[in-house]
Amino acid sequence: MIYPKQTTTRSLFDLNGIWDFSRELDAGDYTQGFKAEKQVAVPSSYNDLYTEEVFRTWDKGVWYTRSFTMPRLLREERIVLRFASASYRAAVYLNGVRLGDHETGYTPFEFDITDCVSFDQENRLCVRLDNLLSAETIPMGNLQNQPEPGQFAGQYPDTPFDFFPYGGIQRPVSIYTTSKVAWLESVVVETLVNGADAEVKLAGTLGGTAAKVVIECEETGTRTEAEIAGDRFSGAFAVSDARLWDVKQPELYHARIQILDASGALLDEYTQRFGIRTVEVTKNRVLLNGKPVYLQGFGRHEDFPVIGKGLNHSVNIRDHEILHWIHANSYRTTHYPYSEELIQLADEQGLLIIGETPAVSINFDYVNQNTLKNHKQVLAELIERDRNNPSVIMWSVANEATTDREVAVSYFKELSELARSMDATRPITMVTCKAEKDLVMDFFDVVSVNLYPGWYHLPGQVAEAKEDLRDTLEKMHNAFQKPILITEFGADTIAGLHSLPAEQWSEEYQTELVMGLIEVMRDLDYVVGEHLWNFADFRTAQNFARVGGNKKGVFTRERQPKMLAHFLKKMWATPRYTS
Ligand code: BDP
Repeated sequence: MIYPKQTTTRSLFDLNGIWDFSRELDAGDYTQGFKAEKQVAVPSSYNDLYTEEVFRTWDKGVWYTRSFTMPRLLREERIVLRFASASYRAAVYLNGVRLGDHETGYTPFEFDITDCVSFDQENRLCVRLDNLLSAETIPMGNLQNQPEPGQFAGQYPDTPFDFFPYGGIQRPVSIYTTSKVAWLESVVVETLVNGADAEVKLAGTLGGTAAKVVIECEETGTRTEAEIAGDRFSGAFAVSDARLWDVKQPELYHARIQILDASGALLDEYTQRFGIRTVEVTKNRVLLNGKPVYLQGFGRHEDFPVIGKGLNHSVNIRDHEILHWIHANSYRTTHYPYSEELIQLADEQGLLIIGETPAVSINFDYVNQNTLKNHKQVLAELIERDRNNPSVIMWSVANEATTDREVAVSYFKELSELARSMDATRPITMVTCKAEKDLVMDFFDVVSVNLYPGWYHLPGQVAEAKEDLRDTLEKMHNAFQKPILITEFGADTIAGLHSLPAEQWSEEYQTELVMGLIEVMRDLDYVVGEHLWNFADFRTAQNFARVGGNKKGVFTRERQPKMLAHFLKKMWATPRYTS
């Protein structure tokens, strides 16, 4: 699948805006339209739009519907309906015909609707979603319903993670057209740097029947004819004096792919953007284009008042502005793939991304074969979606699984092998909370770890927390002998709460603790980065420990700085490594 774009041969229009919405309140037929309970915005989470509690936490069936008209001038085209995401489980109906399903909430899916779309009358689109998490979904949820209850997360809604389980059509819905004769289905760009030059390889799949595929690099003017074998094509070209993509100068190239018929007529044209850069991991460094880069930044959430996890370009722009203001160079898409548009912004603005699957808090008390199957599917969909984005420098296969259990070993072996078989150009990681007791780190290039000394243990004790951190990191390094990235650490902080001497929840405490812990990290040569938890305060499930959400943000949920932000900005202005 490729990102939908209007080109010289493709039309694109979006179906975003106001749709009709209803909970699935009875066993009636909703597939051809229904009486709306509410109106709903697309894209947006539905949970925080209304004033009634029942909508906020509703995770059972909901229905979205709208109509649209197709312009007759597109009658001869192939028509595709695309959802950038829908949470969690979607079944899509057009004019009463079931088009298909998709599971997991953060990756795109599409349907060829050429045969069931009407050009003579209005089309009715109905989408059923539910947000029912279980032991088999990624992420897991509702685990107390399982035969053996184990640990109950103790929060409402019942998720084993703390962020609010928002649902709905949270990213754009669009229709695009292609020629019926032949079209581009997918493309993978891989670049190889040789000294000052680079080799660029494109490979992908075609739909229909193409006679010829031509690849033109817009920057160099190189035109290459690709080889076609069945539905696959591949081609390569050289770029001399390649301008490498990096944080300061995020140079981008464009490969125009043209699909022609036997007479040479243009059937499909699509431009794929890419960057030329390398990422490697050594014993104690992450190298970008051969030079060490220390990762300074955050774990984050797609989360904002009212819209929840809905795509909002203004919030995306603001977030990146703040990241640049504070001199962050990177973030992890905790705990799921973020919108395609945000990753594109990172490509353009030179931010380094660790792309994470939605596999947060996998608990091996409950895992079964379907959990692994779904986990593999989301990992593959993430890699497929973001592999041409130069900002993505690493894949994170999961966050905080119970990886101190023997059963985790074969599970993560399979996942790491899948990631490596799909993409040999990026390092992979797994974010542990089990410190030196983790059993799966052999499969990964970078050891990522979440540690909360001074918060969940040793509360209020900064000096002891620093010693504890040093001790844990030394043990981990002895155990794994790999570079370590601290992917989470921090303290809940109420903006405006002050305390001298510092104590938990105050701005002084967050500042003292975080700056103190960073001092320890920077004293250890094998630590390759510091990602604070969290960029901004965010909404959580209800739980006595969460007062109006998770307050570990360095910024408030409205994106205003807490005191710590100014200290980080000063420190991050000068990179840890000079070479
Ligand atoms: C970590 C989780 C993160 C939580 C954080 C916290 O990875 O999702 O929000 O703890 O409790 O364990 O603040």
